Amino acid sequence: MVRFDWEDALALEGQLTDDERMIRDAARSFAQDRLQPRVIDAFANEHTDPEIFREMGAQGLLGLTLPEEYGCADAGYVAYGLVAREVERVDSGYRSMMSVQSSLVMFPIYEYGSEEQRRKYLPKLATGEWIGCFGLTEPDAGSDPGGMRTHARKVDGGYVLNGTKTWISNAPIADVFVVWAKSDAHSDGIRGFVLEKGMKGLSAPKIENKISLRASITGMVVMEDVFVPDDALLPNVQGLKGPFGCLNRARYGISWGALGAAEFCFAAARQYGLDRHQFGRPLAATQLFQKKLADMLTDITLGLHASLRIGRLMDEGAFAPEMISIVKRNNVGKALDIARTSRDMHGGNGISGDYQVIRHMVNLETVNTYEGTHDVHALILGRAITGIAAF
Ligand code: TGC
Ligand code: FAD
Repeated sequence: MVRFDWEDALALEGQLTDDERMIRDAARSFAQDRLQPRVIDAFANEHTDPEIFREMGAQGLLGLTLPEEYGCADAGYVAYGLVAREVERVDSGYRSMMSVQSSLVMFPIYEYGSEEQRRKYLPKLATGEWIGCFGLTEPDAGSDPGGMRTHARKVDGGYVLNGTKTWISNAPIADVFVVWAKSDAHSDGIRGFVLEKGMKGLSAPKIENKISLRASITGMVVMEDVFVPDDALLPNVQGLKGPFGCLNRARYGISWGALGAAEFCFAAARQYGLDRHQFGRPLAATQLFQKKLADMLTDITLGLHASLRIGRLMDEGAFAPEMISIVKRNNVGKALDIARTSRDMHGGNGISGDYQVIRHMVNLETVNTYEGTHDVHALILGRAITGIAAF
């Protein structure tokens, strides 16, 4: 028998390799030393510091799973998940900046791009010198990206793109835009293009006044007759499976990340309950308080182990997208419940930015919606269970 450790309830630590623990520890130090000190102001002032990309790059956190020859760490998906957990323990917005760059920009360039595209973009994205964004969602096509209107018209030497993407993380500060459009030159429709800041007709206005994810800048991507040369096309994928292949990686990372935010909220509630006295004893001495902590710990622990299992399967190349829907949906939904409960357990102090739980709570509202809403992932699972698409 061993002594129960509430900080590692089902002994996750023993399931990790030395390398994974080392990467996790370095990410934790980076997140706590470099990100935590600036997040309260960044959120309050809706400020995104582009320098963070450079710092993440120097730490080796961008494109973590991609090969070393492109300046990346060549680590596995478990390591990637552990890093997401540490960064999101500080703020979902910072994890968002990292996961868009890694899974939604660098991954498609690596997986679907030409060798020239890989060599041109990946090293600079890995250092954070260039910032990337991923444009799939449109004003009239969110959960149903197949309904996109953005289109690419074939012309001599390239394509002309027209359309509007919205709710695009990093867009206003992006140098590199991975955009998905319906191409009239390809019978299979949807294709990926790599656009660059400064192209004529391309703009990325900021979306102001977000109440959630305020440390991560979000914008639109407006394309008005943007000409791109032939070599801007991602040659090696066609159809919606292109963007979905990227989303698989990002959604998996989110399943770990959201639990990092939940762990912060759980630990904060525990400490608050030990410190705060009412009715002559600590709040943590009450049954209701303890039940809430027990529920939180249970959900966090089960979620972490499920994500670990999927990470191992991804490293073996043996995962199905529906597995990722289970953990994206479950872990984010549970993290949101935990953040709301922790907010309540902090009483009036819970609404103060200084205690930070309400920031996690409002952030997780976004995380529950992007990368496939909670209900859309239920429908993905429902289709797999019944064989009937109910979208
Ligand atoms: P459907 O007919 O199901 O599929 C079309 C083609 O795609 C393939 N496919 C996948 N391939 C790889 N991975 C997956 N997860 C895949 N899911 C589907 C499928 O096999 C098919 O291939 P083929 O060769 O037969 O053509 O497509 P549908 O239009 O019926 O899709 C329905 C649904 C609900 C699954 C899908 O539309 C969906 O997932 N909607 C949610 C949209 C979404 O997640 N958007 C995210 C935007 S990006 C974002 O939010 C970034 S936030 C990042 C941050 O800041 O952290
Ligand atoms: P809708 O699809 O209109 O859904 C509205 C509601 O209807 C939801 O509750 C949904 O679950 C429900 N619903 C939809 N369809 C069905 C159905 N068939 N049956 C039952 N219920 C249904 N996108 C990008 O491409 N790149 C990014 O970098 C990016 N970053 C984002 C950052 C932020 C801060 C936010 C908020 C969003 C971001 N998104 C990004 C967009 C995000 O992916 C979409 O918001 C999400 O996919 C949902 O689409 P929607 O907002 O159009 O909602």
